[in-house]
Amino acid sequence: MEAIKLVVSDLHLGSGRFTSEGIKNPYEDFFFDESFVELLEYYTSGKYDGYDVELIINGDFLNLLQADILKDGITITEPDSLVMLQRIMKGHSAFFDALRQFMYALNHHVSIIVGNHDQGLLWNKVEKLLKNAVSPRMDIYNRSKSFDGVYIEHGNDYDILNSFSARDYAQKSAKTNETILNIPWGSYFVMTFIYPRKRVTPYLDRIRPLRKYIRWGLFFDTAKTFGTLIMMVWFYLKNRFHPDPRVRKKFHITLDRIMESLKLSSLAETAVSILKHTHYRVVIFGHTHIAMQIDLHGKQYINTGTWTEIVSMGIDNPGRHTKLTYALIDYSTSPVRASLREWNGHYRIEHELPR
Ligand SMILES: [Mn+2]
Repeated sequence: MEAIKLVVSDLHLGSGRFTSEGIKNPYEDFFFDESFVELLEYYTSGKYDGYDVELIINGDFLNLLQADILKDGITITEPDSLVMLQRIMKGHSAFFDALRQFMYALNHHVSIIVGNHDQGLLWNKVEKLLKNAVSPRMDIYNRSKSFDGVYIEHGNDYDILNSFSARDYAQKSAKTNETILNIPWGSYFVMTFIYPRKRVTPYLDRIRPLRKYIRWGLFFDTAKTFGTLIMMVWFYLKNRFHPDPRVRKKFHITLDRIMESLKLSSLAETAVSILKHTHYRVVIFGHTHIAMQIDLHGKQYINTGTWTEIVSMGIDNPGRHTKLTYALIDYSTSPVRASLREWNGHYRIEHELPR
């Protein structure tokens, strides 16, 4: 049987390019529905007609941290997550139509691994709603998936700011006694600090590496960057000494560990150590939004990057870029081989740029 698997990550589908009032949505990060539909078409026709094709979406598929619909901007209940998913499906109907069509064929499969931006998929009703929309055959994995010497995980679990336990994904709210998502520090930060600022600076959470941006900003945009840093320290202190002991506990982390977590190389180091100490021949992560591959004596680490824009501060590659990267796992060789690829799609004369 001829087979391939495609792995993508960090698509960050939001509630659509425009709000219901026709205003540009500053919180949308995904603009490549058409290209994605073409990717599925390509790998299910021509040479690939009749192949077993599995699409694995490795975390942060959906942006289920839409603070703009929340009463207090921070507590997410199951009905909140349902509303967020409904908005996403409405805002990206071509995408979901294509997924559903792809799943009509029994030799096609979709697997989803939960990431830190779509922790809400762990709610029962949210999982059901997504499966109803795509296919009841679709699988949702709460942390990782492995097969044929390949290990796939989003990667947020190795990052102290974004790790959460799939077992304790929800908790009782101290204030209202409702069951709410038990989100990690990073999600808290995204919703209360980054989200309100995206109205003015939509690319704020697309900047990589953040450490370089802080240094760059202090030099070239001193007052604004200094102000933002003071606000960040204030945000940390406010939560570190919060009246709710659970919030306090979440913020019981040292500056050292925060800086360590912002380092992009640490996830690659984790991958290399998995390759060295286990039987896995291929490790695939996402999360960092930086596509990369490392060859280690015939074993491979691939990071599938993101389909959202990156504002790169790297001295070797500065500027704003979007690369539609994915991993292709090829079963025509034994053992299976994985490669990092970039999807160009059909040639387009023009397209609208993200803000
Ligand atoms: Mn992500």
